[in-house]
Amino acid sequence: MKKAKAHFPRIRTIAYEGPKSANALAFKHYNPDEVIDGRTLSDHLRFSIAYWHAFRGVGSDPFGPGTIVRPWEKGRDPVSIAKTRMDAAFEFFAKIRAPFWCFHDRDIAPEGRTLAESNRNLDKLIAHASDLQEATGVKLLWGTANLFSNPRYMCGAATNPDAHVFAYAAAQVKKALEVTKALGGENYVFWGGREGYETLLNTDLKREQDHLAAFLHMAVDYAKSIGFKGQFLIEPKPKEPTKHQYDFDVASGIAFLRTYGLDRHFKFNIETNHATLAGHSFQHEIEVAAAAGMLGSIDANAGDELLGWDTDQFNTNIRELTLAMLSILKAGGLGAGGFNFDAKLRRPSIDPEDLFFAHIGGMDAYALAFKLARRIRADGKLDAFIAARYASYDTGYGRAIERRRTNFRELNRLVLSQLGEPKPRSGKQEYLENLIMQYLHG
Ligand code: XUL
Ligand code: CO
Repeated sequence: MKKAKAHFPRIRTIAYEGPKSANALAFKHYNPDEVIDGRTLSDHLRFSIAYWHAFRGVGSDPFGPGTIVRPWEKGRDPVSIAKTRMDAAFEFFAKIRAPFWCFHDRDIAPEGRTLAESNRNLDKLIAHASDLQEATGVKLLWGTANLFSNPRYMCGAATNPDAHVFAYAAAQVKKALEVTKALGGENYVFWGGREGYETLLNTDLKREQDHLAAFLHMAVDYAKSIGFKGQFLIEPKPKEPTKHQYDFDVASGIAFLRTYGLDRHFKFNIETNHATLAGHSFQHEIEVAAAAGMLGSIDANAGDELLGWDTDQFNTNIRELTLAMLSILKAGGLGAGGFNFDAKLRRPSIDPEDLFFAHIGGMDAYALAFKLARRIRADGKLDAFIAARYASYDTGYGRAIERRRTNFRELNRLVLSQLGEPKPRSGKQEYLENLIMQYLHG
């Protein structure tokens, strides 16, 4: 491939300079080449860049248009603009040292007047992406289809009251699965988009949920028929854009998947800001997925504590991330998943270098949290505290409860004849919070 023109000419590949570095364009905690337990930090964390925010985000909001004007967004032919944009994107992925990227079909190629034309456009950009992946070594963490922007999807895609829209969405996902496979995608994500409702006055909730399940079964079957081996992921979100989204949170997702016999085929892609919108902590959603053996991947971002919508900010809250990492490590890691920065620049952050600052901060925060969580686990104090708290279930009648080898009659007899009144024991929350503070700031 010919040497392409640099789109970020003033920025070199970001180097690791350590925690004391004053260089804003250097990593302080993320050394991709550092080997921990026989794997590089890059392999442990599997960072990914979200194409839609990093390369399609323009800073628009409901009160005004975009503020971000990129120098590479020039020309008349939308396909060749898309190719140049993709050149800039892969230059960024390489310079920020991200091993992965993620996209929606419509992020990377312009939508045509017909589905056939959209597919042709997509094919051209997939060929280009394939060359760029080969040239840079950057891989595809996951692909997905945008089933929410085009007005045809205003009342949902798989849950649309019109079967015609369902069919169109099926055709679109068929193609998205094919191109994700062609690029070696390790996962495929279903975020609910507009799968939900605005008002029950016009909605048959049961039928819509049945239709969503039918759609996901068809996707599973099609993936199998083309030999796509990637992991399927559901990304829960409780609201926005619809007032009520069907994939509300991980717990309701598990119930949905089990109800429709889909649980074997799916894991969860957990997004921090979606967790908090559902009234949960990020760590809670990770624990619920891990408890069901369904922790898949992370959309790494943060909301604003004072705002009730999806602000998709870069997360530098070390405490929140360390607690999340503790749960992820306890679950044995993310496997084929990774940490995808589903996060965008604030509207006034208009310089190309802001993209670097944002991702450097995000990567450093996760790398630091990873190291802190490993230290906490190695120390073992927290684990030991929790183990001791449940120790009464390790032997005797406690063990019989866990193994379901006792019953109400036996336990009743035991309490009346021997055990009597339980002795209260402190939960020691403040002691544990201080312990965490010591790891974070000690
Ligand atoms: C929307 C969101 C999406 C998904 C992919 O809130 O998170 O970008 O991650 O469709
Ligand atoms: Co997301």
